[in-house]
Amino acid sequence: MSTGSNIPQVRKLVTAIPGPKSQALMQRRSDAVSAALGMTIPVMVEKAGGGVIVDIDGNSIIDMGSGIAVVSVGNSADRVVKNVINQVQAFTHTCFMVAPYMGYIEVCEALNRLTPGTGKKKSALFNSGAEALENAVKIARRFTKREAVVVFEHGYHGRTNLTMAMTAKNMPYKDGFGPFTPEIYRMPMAYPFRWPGGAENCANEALDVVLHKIEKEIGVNRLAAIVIEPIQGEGGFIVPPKGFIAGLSKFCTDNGALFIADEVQTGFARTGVMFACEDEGVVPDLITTAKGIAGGLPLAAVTGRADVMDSVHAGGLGGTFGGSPIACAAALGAIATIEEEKLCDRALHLGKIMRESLLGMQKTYAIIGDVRGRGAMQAIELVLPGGIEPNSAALASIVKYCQVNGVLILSAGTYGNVIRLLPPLVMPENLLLDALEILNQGIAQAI
Ligand code: PLZ
Repeated sequence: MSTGSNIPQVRKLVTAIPGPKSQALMQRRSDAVSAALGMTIPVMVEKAGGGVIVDIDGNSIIDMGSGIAVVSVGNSADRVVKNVINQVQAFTHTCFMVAPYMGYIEVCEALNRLTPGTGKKKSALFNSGAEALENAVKIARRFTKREAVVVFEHGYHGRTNLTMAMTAKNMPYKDGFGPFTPEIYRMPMAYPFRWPGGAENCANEALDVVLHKIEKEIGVNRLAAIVIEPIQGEGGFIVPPKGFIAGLSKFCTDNGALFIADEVQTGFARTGVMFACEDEGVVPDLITTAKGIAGGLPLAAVTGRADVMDSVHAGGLGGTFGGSPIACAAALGAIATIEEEKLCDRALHLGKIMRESLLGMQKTYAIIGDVRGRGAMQAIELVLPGGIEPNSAALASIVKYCQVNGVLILSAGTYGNVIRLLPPLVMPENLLLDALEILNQGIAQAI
C-alpha cells in the first residue's frame, strides 16, 4: 500500500506535546482567532501525509482522525496534488453558474455512477456538508410540496440555521443560536446499546416507535423527507440494527416522502463499501456527501433521482464557489485513488484490525461498554463499570494520554464518552498497531 507521502511513517516525539515552538504560537492563535473555535491537539502543523501529522517542533504524530474523516486517501495524496496543481495553473474560478467547466461535470458523473441505485441520477455540488444538507432539504420540499422533515436523536447535520435545527446536540452546536427553523421533527434513534427495551429488542421496537410517531404526531401527508446518517458520526458511531434504515426508506417510498442518506461522514469507502447504505441494501432518493470526497479540499454534493433533482426551477440551486474547479480536480484525484488503490477493501482490513484489538481491550477493561462501527470507522463507548452510565472523565484522560504519546484520536457522542477511530485508509498497518497499543495504555492508566 502506497501512502502517497514521502514523510517517514513513524510515531516520533522529539519534544513534549505541545513542543516549545507550538506553545509559543498558541498565543498568536488565541490573540487572532475567535475563542469560539475548538482545538483537539495544541500543536501547529507543518506537514502531513499517509498516517502522520508532523508539527513545527518535529514531532511525528499518528493521525487517527483524518481531519474528521476527510483525508481517507491521505494528506497530499499524489493524484490529488497533481490534479490540483494542474487546475490552479489552468484557471482557479469562473463560477460554474456563469461559465461551466468539465471538472464539475466529471465529479457529478462519478457521483451518479458510484452512489447506490441503477436508475438515472443527477448531482449538484456545494462547499460543505451542511450546505449539502440544506440543499437536500430544499430539493425534497420542492419535489414533494411538503414541509416536514424527520431527523434523529444523536444526529449531526451541520452548524447553519437549518442544519442546527436538524442536529440533535445542544452544547456546543446550538446553545444560544436560536430560534431555529420550524418543521424539523426529531425521532428516537435505534441505538442498541442504550435502547430502553434492551439491545436485543431494538431492531423490533425502534422502527415501530418511529413510524407510529410520524403517523400520529406529524401526519404522513405532511412528510417531505426522512434524513438519517446510516451510521451516526458525531453522535458516537451509532450503528442501527439491520432493517431500521431499510424500514425507514420503505416507509418513505410507500408514502410519497423522500429518504435522504447523510453520508457526509460514512461515504467514500470509509465503512468498507463506497457508501454505507449499500450494506443495508438501501437506495436513497437523495444522498449527501462531503468530507472524504476531495482529499481535503472543500467540496460537497447532493446526488439522487434525476426526476427529484430536476424538479427544482432553473436557478433555484447554486452558490458562488460550489463545485470549485480546484476542489473538483482534487475530487477526481481522490476518487481515482479510492478506486485504483481499492480503498474499500483496505477499510475492511484496517477495520478488522481495529475491531479485534478493541474487542480484546473490552475483555480487559470494564469501562468499555460497547465496541461498534463498520470498516475503518470504529468506536468504543466508555461507561462506569457494571452499567451504562457515561464515563467522560475516562475519555478526557485517555485522549490526553494518547496526545502526549503522539497519537491523535477524536472523541464523539452525545454524552462525550465515545472514542472514535478514523485513520486515513492509506495508513500503514504497523502505524495503526502502534496507535492501538498507545490507546490500550491510555485506557489502562485511566482506570
Ligand atoms: N453531516 C454526518 O458528520 C460534519 C463536524 C465538525 P460540514 N461533521 C463534523 C464540527 O464540529 O463542526 C458533518 C457530518 C454529517 C453533516 C456534516 C456537516 O459537514 O462540512 O462540517 O458542514
